[in-house]
Amino acid sequence: QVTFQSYMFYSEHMAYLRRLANDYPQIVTLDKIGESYEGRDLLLIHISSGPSDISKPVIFIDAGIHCREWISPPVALYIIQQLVENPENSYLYQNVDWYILPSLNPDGYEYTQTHNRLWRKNRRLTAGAECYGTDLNRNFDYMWMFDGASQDSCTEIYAGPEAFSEPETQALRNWFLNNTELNIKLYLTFHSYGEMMLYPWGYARVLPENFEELHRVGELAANAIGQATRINSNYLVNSSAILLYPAAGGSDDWVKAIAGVDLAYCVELPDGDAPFFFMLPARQILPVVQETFEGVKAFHSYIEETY
Ligand code: 0X9
Ligand code: ZN
Repeated sequence: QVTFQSYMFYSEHMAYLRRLANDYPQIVTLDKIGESYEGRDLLLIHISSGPSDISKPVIFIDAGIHCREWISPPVALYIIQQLVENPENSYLYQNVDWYILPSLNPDGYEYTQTHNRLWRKNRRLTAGAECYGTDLNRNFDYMWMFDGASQDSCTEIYAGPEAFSEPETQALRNWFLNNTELNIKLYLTFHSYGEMMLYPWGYARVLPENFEELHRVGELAANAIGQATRINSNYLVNSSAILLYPAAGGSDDWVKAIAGVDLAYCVELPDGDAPFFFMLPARQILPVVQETFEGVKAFHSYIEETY
């Protein structure tokens, strides 16, 4: 049973998804979209009221791109738990389909539990490189290497030898390119920390044409979290290059620009009621996942009302 009282292993994340697929076959399907470099499954859960109706709006969520940001996978797993196992929330998947990938960098996540708590990148050694790991959130092929990314493998923002050089980013790209018939309306990627609702563009301080909608909808979610918070979370909403820093090659920019998803957000989750940075204490997992779910419900009602 998943109680959100402690951090779980990657193997436990996957075991939970497999149990749900087994126990709720009418609404849950599991899809292996690829493997990490070290051979771990990248599992995507699809939650739907069924008969597949490809015109339904879709919400796509991923987590765990940066493996030291431990609060990210639990947020995704809590959304999954609330959708699938809490009957009060079944309205959330009547008119909207959900695809959720809770752990996109499992090799790195395992490494943070066994070797180095603050590891950020994946665990592949680029041929000829000096240091291990590519920053998966610099490896997507939109304005790759334009700014805020490095070709030095020993930095934390190494973008890889070329765009989409990594099996983990390739898996996400291939899934989007193989599912262009889906009506994907919202993309959320969970990171930490900072309490920020970030929208494109990330590569430079320029704004997409629908920035007003991105800003307004981001504020709906941020306000919902602010109403619910028990740890004084206070989200800011803006483009990631303006509010945080320019950084090209992120998943959010690629999903918006190339996969064509109008609404894309990088959610920088809280670090708790004191500055715990990436090391949010286990006792604060539950308040964070609960308040974030309120934000996700606000996103959902906008999608449901608008499309
Ligand atoms: O730098 C990042 O990849 C993200 N911040 S983090 O502290 N979690 O590493 C922000 C990414 C925002 N999106 C883009 N720059 N595209
Ligand atoms: Zn991150």
